[in-house]
Amino acid sequence: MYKIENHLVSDATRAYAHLDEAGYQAMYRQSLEQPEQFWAEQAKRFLTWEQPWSKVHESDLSQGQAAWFIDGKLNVSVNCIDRHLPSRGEQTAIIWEGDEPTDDARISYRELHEKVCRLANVLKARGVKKGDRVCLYMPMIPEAAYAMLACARIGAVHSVVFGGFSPDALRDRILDADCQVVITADEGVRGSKKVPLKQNVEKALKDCPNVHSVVTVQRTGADIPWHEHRDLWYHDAIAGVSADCAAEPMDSEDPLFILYTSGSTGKPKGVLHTTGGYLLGAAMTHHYVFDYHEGETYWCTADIGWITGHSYIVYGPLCNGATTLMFEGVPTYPDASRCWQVVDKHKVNIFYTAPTAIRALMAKGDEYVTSASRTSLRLLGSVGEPINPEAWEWYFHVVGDSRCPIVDTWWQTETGAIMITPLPGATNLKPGSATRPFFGVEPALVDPEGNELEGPASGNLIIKRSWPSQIRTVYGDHQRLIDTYFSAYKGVYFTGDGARRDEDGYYWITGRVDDVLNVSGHRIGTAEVESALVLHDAVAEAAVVGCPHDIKGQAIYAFVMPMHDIEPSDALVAELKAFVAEQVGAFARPEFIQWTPGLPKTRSGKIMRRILRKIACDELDTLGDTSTLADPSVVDELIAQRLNRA
Ligand code: 6R9
Repeated sequence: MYKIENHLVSDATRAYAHLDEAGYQAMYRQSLEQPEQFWAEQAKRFLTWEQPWSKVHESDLSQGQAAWFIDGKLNVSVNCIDRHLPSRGEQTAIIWEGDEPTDDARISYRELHEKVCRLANVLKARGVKKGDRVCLYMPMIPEAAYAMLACARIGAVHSVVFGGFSPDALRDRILDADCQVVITADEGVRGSKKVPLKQNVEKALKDCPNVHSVVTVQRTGADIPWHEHRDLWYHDAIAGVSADCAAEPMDSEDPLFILYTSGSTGKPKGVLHTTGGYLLGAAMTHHYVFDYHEGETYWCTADIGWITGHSYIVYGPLCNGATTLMFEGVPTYPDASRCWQVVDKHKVNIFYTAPTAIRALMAKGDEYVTSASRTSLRLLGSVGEPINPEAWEWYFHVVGDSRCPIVDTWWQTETGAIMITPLPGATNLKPGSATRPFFGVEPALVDPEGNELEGPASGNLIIKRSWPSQIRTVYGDHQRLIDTYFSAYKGVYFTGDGARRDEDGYYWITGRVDDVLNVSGHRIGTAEVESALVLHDAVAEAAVVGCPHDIKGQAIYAFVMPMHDIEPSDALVAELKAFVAEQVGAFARPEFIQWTPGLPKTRSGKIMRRILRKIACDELDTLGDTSTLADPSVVDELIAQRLNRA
């Protein structure tokens, strides 16, 4: 076992931080004991309201219902832009670092205002109204942030689809939310490779008759398909409209965005977030968790296609008037020192990334890090999956020169904002632990029957009360929200994660307890990959599980039963991998495909994933009971042919 050493809050960090331990304790206690007063104070402090709320909060978790700052009115784009103009109009809002190290830009709050208003006017001219859904399929360029904020300005609901998704996945998401407008770019650029975004949109739209407008940003100048009446160039369109656009006053509970995420069933869920509570959650956590101070430069490496990009590149930082860095490229281009070159170039103070990136860079060697000075760095963050202590220590000692605290932040698309996390000036750190709950968050551990566990324990992680930035519904299917999150245990939110709580009350997230994989921090439902595999003519049946992977955290292991007249071959394995990448996206490409004449099933016909997981992980000594299988002999065959041996 790797020996885990605790790291105490340093005097320098404590002296600088917004909160020390006593401050955390006092605020946490108030947040649970006097929630109305606590949240009213925070909502006034962090947000600017056009009309005050009549009631702070109302919820019935058994019905998946929650409302915050009821009757309050505000606009997210006003909070993220307009209100900063008098004091910091000329301050940089967004630093853009392009794929090539020579390519960068700085956008001031004043320019951001102009760009967002112009794009908002373009959308309005195309008939987009409050409540309409707009799909964003964009690379990491400033226009992606303009597009999100332009939607927020006029009350349209954005649905950002990660640029790595395939045309089919894009189509499904456009249809599910009935988006009628798409904003995209001709191509994206990552690690010098081009991503054919507009072409993908073109393919997706073959089956989306309701899309009447596509706005395209010119990023590379590539030749792209074009439809005169439907398509418009971003640069042409914004030139022809006013640079002012009045913001739509939004109800605190009006939808802000939909973001699709994977669950344990095949169809992705459209997680819906609303206005007031979400923005408060994003802004407040950005302030306290990253201990953001006026004038600092903050960099979150996520893609805006994921919730981390929404809350911690765009909404949280901009709401706080911060300078947020947006990076188009990848950490290994031109070489593995890129992140630290960027840190030095832009004097980044706060750096937030995922364990998979940390492990990948760790594998390249320390020289790539130590060749840069990194003296501007003050705080490091981690998100997306459990961070193994080895990677944590490397991040701390090598990247942070043993000087920068690490905030390991646990949260989900559904939670909208960070939920369990250290606060730098308050929390002594234990590598691998997300430590303690943020304000207003009441976590607990339960056994499978729903009995709450006391003291040090391991169990399923639940949240016992509503919090402002929680998911409001699954778009178009509220019953699915109730079934997925609020039914396993009555009256509480079930996270889908398992966790351990130690003797200090610290939480250690152990990972998903449902059929959701976490590959390089990307959430992938096993059912999504299975549905893709069985679409292929050669496949009769498929079962997908996760297995440990040094860099990715988890990798995809698929057991595939071919059609009776198909001869399995290496060529077919390669074809199936490519097929999944094409159906879902490259990040869902299986690492291993094992042929099998049959899958282990119970007598009632359920695939025994527990057994497949053990085989894929090469954990044969803990295979467990196979006697309930319809045909136990299939297990021996699977073991003999397994691909992932130690
Ligand atoms: C923000 C985000 C959510 C799932 C979540 C959990 C895993 C996220 C983590 C973590 C351990 C952390 N997860 N942060 N596990 N420690 N600090 O990643 O959202 O894409 O919805 O994924 O990611 O399993 O349930 P999302």
